[in-house]
Amino acid sequence: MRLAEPRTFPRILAQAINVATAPRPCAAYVSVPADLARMAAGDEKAAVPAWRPAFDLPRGHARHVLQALARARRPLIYLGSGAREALAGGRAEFHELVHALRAPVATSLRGKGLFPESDELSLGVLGMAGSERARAYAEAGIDTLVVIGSSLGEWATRGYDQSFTTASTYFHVDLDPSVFGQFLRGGEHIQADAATFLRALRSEMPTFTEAPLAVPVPQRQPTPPPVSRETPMSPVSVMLALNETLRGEDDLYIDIGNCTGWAAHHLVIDPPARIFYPCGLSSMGWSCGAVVGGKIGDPRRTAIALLGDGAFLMNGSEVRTTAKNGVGAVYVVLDDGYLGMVNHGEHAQGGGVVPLDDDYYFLGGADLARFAESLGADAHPAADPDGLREALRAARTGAAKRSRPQVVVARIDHRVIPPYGERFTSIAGDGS
Ligand SMILES: Cc1ncc(C[n+]2csc(CCOP(=O)(O)OP(=O)(O)O)c2C)c(N)n1
Repeated sequence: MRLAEPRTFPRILAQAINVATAPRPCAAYVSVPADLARMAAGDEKAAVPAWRPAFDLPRGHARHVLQALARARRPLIYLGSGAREALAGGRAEFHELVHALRAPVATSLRGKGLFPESDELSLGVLGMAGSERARAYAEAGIDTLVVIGSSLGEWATRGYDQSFTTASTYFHVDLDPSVFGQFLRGGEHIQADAATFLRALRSEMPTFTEAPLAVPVPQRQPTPPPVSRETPMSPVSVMLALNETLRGEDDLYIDIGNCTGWAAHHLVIDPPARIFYPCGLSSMGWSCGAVVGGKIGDPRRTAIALLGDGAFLMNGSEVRTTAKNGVGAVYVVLDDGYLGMVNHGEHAQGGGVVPLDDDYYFLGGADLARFAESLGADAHPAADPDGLREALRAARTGAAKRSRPQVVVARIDHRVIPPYGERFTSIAGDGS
């Protein structure tokens, strides 16, 4: 949207909010020409129009889905980020529903943590860099699959992995009909918002008496900590330290790079903690601005960006905006000295021919703590797991008490292989 005259600003902004919060939310962009930016905005009153289409399920449909789930031996409910709002408003009810059905729940990367990852029925992330238990469950075969709010894209399906196709009974629920049938053939397509769909299932539940047949769900195995006193620190240790310090009020903004995979694979997210990923556009440095907006949008929450040093060098100048506006956002930078994801990608694709230690993806050894301080942040360098725990604690306190950006610089080992095995091999396999 483009602002043509200042007096219309409230209306244009209201319209942008309406677009951003529509049933299928998306980013809304308002272009403000330089000559208008310093003018006073008009006081034209503008309400956000409440356009919300109502979708109802055909009669009997909810019962049909419940029956399929209860009669399945290997059911799976798969949540994408499209289910975020529905679950935020109905977490306890969803928990009750899946436990009554004994149906395991996996999520896409962007849906990570919508269902508590420490729950006995949670398989965690099923997709690229997802959990071993989700992968094992899917590879042993899914007979009934219910996908809610996911387009089943490349990240979600681990590069269009065929284990999804074992489901002989398949329901796909989404507001956007264009996602249906893109990856999986057949099935029943239900154009509805997740909240309507889940409400319909719950309303059928009391009349439903079939005992579920589902097989037991593989349980989460805690990640063993890497050898202590490792130098430099393993990125796995950073994830374990984050797990220890995570709280319900945390919002994590994860950047693109190896940090995406480390976080997907090792973090255990239980609501009301939330995690956000950019895997769509996958633009490096995304988290630097997102964490500021997130903190301003809801100051009661702790906003934490997790990113690589390459992304921080690209967009870390946002720390200045953060400092200038007195925003207590936290940045956790994985400082491995390299553009890690592409460095490892090329190394893996070439079967190790290209070394991990050459100069091509090396970032030049910039002092990120001093860079952060020069922009107005408090910096907390950490070189080992104990130092990191201390740095994370100090950063939380600084963000809450000093309303200043806090930058934790975790020095990590660039040689540790990220959990992207199959992505690297599938790219390497193209054309061969
Ligand atoms: C703006 C932009 N440029 C390039 C890429 C391609 N790319 C994806 S990850 C990556 C390397 C990221 O390095 P770093 O930020 O240091 O994170 P790490 O992988 O080391 O965790 C690159 C170049 C991208 N996604 N976005």
